[in-house]
Amino acid sequence: MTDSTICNIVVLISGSGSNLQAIMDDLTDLTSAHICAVVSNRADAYGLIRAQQAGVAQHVLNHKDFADRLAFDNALMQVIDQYQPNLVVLAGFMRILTPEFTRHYAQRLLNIHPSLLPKHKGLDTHQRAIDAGDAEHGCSVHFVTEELDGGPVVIQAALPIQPNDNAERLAQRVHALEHHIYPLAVRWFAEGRLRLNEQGAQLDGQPLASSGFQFQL
Ligand code: NHR
Ligand code: GAR
Repeated sequence: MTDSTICNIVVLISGSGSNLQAIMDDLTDLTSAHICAVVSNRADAYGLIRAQQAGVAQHVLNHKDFADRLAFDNALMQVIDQYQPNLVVLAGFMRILTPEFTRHYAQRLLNIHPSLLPKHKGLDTHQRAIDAGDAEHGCSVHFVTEELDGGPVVIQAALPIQPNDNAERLAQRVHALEHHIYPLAVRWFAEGRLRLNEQGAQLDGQPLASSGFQFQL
């Protein structure tokens, strides 16, 4: 993004939308970014109400209404492209995307994943971190590629796992960290500071380490 352009953003959700809320709250004072729309694959996602309350357009596309993943993703791309987004943000979006989709938004698609990538890709990450006996756990923002949870990491935040932790308590503490790092990553992208190119993810023209920027509270 150059100084004179506004970064148009579309956010995809499936659930509560607390990351969406954190991003909307953080970007209110940023003139270089605009959240155009929120799209959910579930009609009952609470994040749709958050969008409505913030005056952001909402769309629901139920994946069950489509014959296969590609038909769903094609419809999703049509909805998203109405807004000509510079950035598409997955915020608790729970459907695996086809290579057609990830290629279409290459270099402008971010996700937040609740683990210290490359550890614990996929689902049920908090329980898996406990079961593995990990000393720490956390969350990562990454550029999305066709490799599930495998794209270049932008930023990570870690916390210690307590001896008496359960998945629910751990998830709550990780969530609080997510609400710090996701708005920061989106802000960096909107300000033109964060990019993905052939060399990988770059912040302020410098390559990021493979585990991304390490955020400290
Ligand atoms: N798509 C691609 N191609 N690459 C990524 O890195 C993606 C992606 C789609 C979503 C988010 C991801 C996460 O952060 C994400 C990253 C859903 C599943 C999943 O198994 C896995 C990872 C992620 C999101 N979804 C099931 C499915 O069949 C449905 C599960 C459900 O509905 O509860 O799509 O963890
Ligand atoms: C977040 O913890 C996010 O990391 C996770 O879902 C939660 C969504 O919360 N994402 C995934 O598990 C993706 N598979 P939110 O709707 O309140 O932002």
